[in-house]
Amino acid sequence: MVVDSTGAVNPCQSGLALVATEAQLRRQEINMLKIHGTYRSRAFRNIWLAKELGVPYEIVPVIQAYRLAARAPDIPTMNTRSPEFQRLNPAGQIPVIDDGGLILSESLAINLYLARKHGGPLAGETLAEEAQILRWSFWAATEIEAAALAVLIQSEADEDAGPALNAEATLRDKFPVLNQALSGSGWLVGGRFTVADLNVAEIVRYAVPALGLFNDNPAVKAWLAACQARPAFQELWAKRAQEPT
Ligand SMILES: N[C@@H](CCC(=O)N[C@@H](CS)C(=O)NCC(=O)O)C(=O)O
Repeated sequence: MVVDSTGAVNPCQSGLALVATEAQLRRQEINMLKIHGTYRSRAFRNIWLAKELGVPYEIVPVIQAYRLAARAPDIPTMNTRSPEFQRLNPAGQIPVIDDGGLILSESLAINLYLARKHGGPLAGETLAEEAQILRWSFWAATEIEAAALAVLIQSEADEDAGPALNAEATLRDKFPVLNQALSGSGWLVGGRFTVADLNVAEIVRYAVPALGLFNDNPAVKAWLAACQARPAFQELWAKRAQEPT
């Protein structure tokens, strides 16, 4: 019996076909999208998108070097300072993908590439949509991410809220822009969930500890809830919760 590339059993093929099919499967395995990182990192953005796109992927565990101390020392784990990993990304940061030999870092670039490669409703259907997807992804990276991360880090540090308050003030100026954009269809581009929503939602979620921001921007609050209610997110968020902190 022969298992074809879809996993179906074909009892009619010869033994020769079996060899060929196994070789094909091996090639597929070698070329399968590899995402280096962990759920508890920006690699989550890429894992979520791959899941939404229905693209088979493999996670290659690489953890942030600063998290090594929390691990049992006898568990060998590739980390962001491992020479083997730094050959892939000299910047020493996850995520990095290997997509059939294309090595790419920068989580948002990875998502824009994967959406463009695989197409479908998550990607831009026109040049204009593609432009808006780029616009929102860059907006979130340059206008939101640093302040949102500061809110998150401060909330976890459980210390003096000074820097977090400054970060929250920055976001208080920016969130209305997003709120207004979402007030129409509830999505950022093309009236549907796209890679723009995924990229921006993954950045905006860092600011969740500043709940007042969301209460004052109800369209943002409803949109983030809708993004995170998606089955792919839910499934992966549960896996993230199982990963050691
Ligand atoms: N701009 C980069 C930032 C990547 C980044 O900062 N990654 C963190 C984990 S989320 C990291 O690898 N830090 C390395 C370390 O702390 O050792 C991206 O979006 O991919």
